[in-house]
Amino acid sequence: MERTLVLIKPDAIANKYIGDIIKHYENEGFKISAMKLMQMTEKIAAKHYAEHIGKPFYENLVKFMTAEPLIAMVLSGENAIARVREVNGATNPEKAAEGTIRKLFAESVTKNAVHASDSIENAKREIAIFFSEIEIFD
Ligand code: IDP
Ligand code: MG
Repeated sequence: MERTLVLIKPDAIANKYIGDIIKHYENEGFKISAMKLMQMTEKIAAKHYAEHIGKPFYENLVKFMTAEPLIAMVLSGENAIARVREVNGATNPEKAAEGTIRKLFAESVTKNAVHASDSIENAKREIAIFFSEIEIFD
């Protein structure tokens, strides 16, 4: 059993894909252990995207992620970290495999519909940014 942090990004919220995206995760057998609608602040963005600070796309990414609400979720399941990233598809939606969430619902490399943690350490770190333990129901 693993937990991973998923964000349904502001583009997908604005495009009304919340239901479709959640359905994809449910169809793949993941459990929604936590979920909330919220707006990312620059401070939260700097914590969450710490590894990307200083990269050429960072400022645009933060502008996009903080401009409108997003949904934060904890998904649980066997190998959830790797499997959710497979369901999400490649970062660049043009390179994402058919049937993946990014192929179906993303607008661009930045506005790519969803986020998912990429390792056990990052999943733990990212979940703690968005949720306290009493808000998570495995
Ligand atoms: P990931 O979300 O697939 O793990 P990361 O490399 O961790 O991809 O990048 C974090 C986010 O930053 C991406 O999901 C995307 O929104 C944005 N991003 C990454 N690379 C680029 C780029 O080359 N141009 C514009 N935005 C990018
Ligand atoms: Mg990443």
